[in-house]
Amino acid sequence: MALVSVWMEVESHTFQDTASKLSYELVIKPMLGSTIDEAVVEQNQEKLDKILEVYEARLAGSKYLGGEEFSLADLHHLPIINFLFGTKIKALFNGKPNVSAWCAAILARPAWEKVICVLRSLMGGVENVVLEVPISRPGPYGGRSNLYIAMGIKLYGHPFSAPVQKVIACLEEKHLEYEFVVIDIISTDQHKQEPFISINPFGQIPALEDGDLKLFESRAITQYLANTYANKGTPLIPRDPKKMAIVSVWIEVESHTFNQTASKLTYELVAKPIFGKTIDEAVVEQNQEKLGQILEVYEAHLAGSKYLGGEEFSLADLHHLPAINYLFGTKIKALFDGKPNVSAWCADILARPAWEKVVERMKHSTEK
Ligand SMILES: N[C@@H](CCC(=O)N[C@@H](CS)C(=O)NCC(=O)O)C(=O)O
Repeated sequence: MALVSVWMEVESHTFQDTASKLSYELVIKPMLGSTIDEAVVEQNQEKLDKILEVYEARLAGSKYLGGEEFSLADLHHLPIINFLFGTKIKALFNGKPNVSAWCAAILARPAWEKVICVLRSLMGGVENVVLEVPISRPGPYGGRSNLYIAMGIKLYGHPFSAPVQKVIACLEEKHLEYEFVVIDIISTDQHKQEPFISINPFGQIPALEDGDLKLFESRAITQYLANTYANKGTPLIPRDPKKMAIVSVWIEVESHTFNQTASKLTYELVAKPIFGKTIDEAVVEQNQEKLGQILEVYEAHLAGSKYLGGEEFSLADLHHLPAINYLFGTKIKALFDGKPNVSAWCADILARPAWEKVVERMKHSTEK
């Protein structure tokens, strides 16, 4: 399940970012009669090619992204692949035999053919399409084994990286022992070379090894730890499927809404001053406004429950900690302070002993 989660995160944070820009330029814009921005196409075509090289290597070892069985990790790619196959971008896929075979296999699935049939009918083709409602299955965050034997956890990262901090916080909440291997992404490029890229072929931190399992993508790692070590430390994912679904909703909100804005503000107001770069005030202003609107939704939601996923602290809350901690050292704190429920929630989660350990680790790394 952990590998399926990894490739779901890759689709969501790496593939989708680039593929959706290409799809907008080459599919949507022509439909709307807008002019294609060739520079955007060229830049993203190059990016997508590099991403697909990693897919090609992955698919040399397994039929599907998550292993030998078709999973949500493959399914999530279908809409955009389908769109891009109608454009010149198809050549990027065709040039890679494993990727090409994988695309052919997933596009030929009867469920996907039904989607195409519905699309055609909406555009005035086939009529009376009957869609069968699928029986719900356990979500990607479900399923646990109490028989798991820990074989030694190694976390590769840097204490200042927000995604790495998510994983440290999770390991601390779970009271798990682990070895922390510092990867200096600022002054070295060890993360772009072997042996690191054997763990994360995208050359980014964090990466984690648990015995012979190799994982990357912070949110996939935290979900793996929460599920595998369900009975150790703080329960971070509820067992009840409905409660679990609410936690999943807010995990996605953090990943796709909160983090998109908060990470830009952190980059401008925290990272740039450290590296002596000039802050782009226009980016700050635009994202400050956006974050204010996002936090209005949080304020209303937190009027009804103590934490984002319900009455218990969960991964949904934990994933917000690094960005909140960084933004609390900037003028953006005022956005949070102006909202009583958000403010009480932040105070509560920032005071957790596991988070204090993350902050300690950051302090120690600057003392050296
Ligand atoms: N979506 C990834 C993002 C990982 C990421 O952006 N890591 C940064 C450090 S914060 C990195 O490794 N940057 C180096 C690079 O991209 O070369 C996750 O959540 O794990």
